[in-house]
Amino acid sequence: MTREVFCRTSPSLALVKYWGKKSTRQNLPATPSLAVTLGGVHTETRVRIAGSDSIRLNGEPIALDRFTPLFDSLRRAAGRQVCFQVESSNDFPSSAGLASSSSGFAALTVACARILELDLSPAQLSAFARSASASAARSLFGGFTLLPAGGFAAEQLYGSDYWPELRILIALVSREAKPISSRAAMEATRLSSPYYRAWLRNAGQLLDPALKALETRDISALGPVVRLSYSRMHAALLASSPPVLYWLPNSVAILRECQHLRDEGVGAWETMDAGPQVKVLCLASDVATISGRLQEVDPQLKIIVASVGEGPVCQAEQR
Ligand code: 2P0
Repeated sequence: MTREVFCRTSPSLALVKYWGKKSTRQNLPATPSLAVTLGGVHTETRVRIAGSDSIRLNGEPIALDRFTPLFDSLRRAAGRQVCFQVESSNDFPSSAGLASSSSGFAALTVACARILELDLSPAQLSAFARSASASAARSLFGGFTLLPAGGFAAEQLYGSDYWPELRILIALVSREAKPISSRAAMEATRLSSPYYRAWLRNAGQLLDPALKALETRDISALGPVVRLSYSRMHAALLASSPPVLYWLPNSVAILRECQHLRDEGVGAWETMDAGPQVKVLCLASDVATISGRLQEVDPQLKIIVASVGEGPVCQAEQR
């Protein structure tokens, strides 16, 4: 009988963005990030012990180089030289600016640790996940999470039931994989953007007002900070040489529609990551109005409505 471990996680959407590394070798973030775990979108990962390492994502084999260091550090921690056969799938587009690496590496870390029978705390699991992908440190927890600048692990600030009225509309502008990975774009920003230093200085200053707004669950205070964080991150990206532009025409059309909605008194606060998708923070009572207006921008637009999600669910199965 083969023992298999199943783990389901959700992506971590940064409200205050991580962009840039304090240490490339250890994969430590240069900026603090404050995030919400998205409910309603998932990565599901199954891991078995096998003769050699292999990973399939959505049924397709993928290269091991991004994964081997994580496998090796978990094997070292367990003192066991075993290999992993991994099958993973996302019910949302991968590598398209929807934080699939956050949920993917979190699920992989939890499942591999479990199959190795490693007894690790959530903070230790978060640190392993962070070494592979910094945003994955946050997907180890549901609710609202903080990964400090230079931090080894994320922490949960509030659980998934903290803000039941909050919704995140994910406007799927494109299903294509992004033209340049977050990791490469981050490095390009550090090496070539004259605004990178300013971004680093400023990113920390956005954390306090965001934390205060979250403490009082005040979307009209949180929204403007969220907008500044992504706008400044993209400004630094755009100033790289060569410039990195993730936005598509429909991304811009949606940003503008959010502005129109706010001008009319509807709280639609957008954010963007390393891809063309636009995520709109709002309250449940405004979902129908905002969705309708985004659908007018593009009748073909697919919109996913996410709420605040849970942390990983993991179980061992005998097959
Ligand atoms: C974030 N992003 O805070 C930011 C905002 C994208 C934009 O974390 O190099 O895949 O693996 O640590 O976590 C995407 O980068 O980068 C990301 P690595 P990661 O969510």
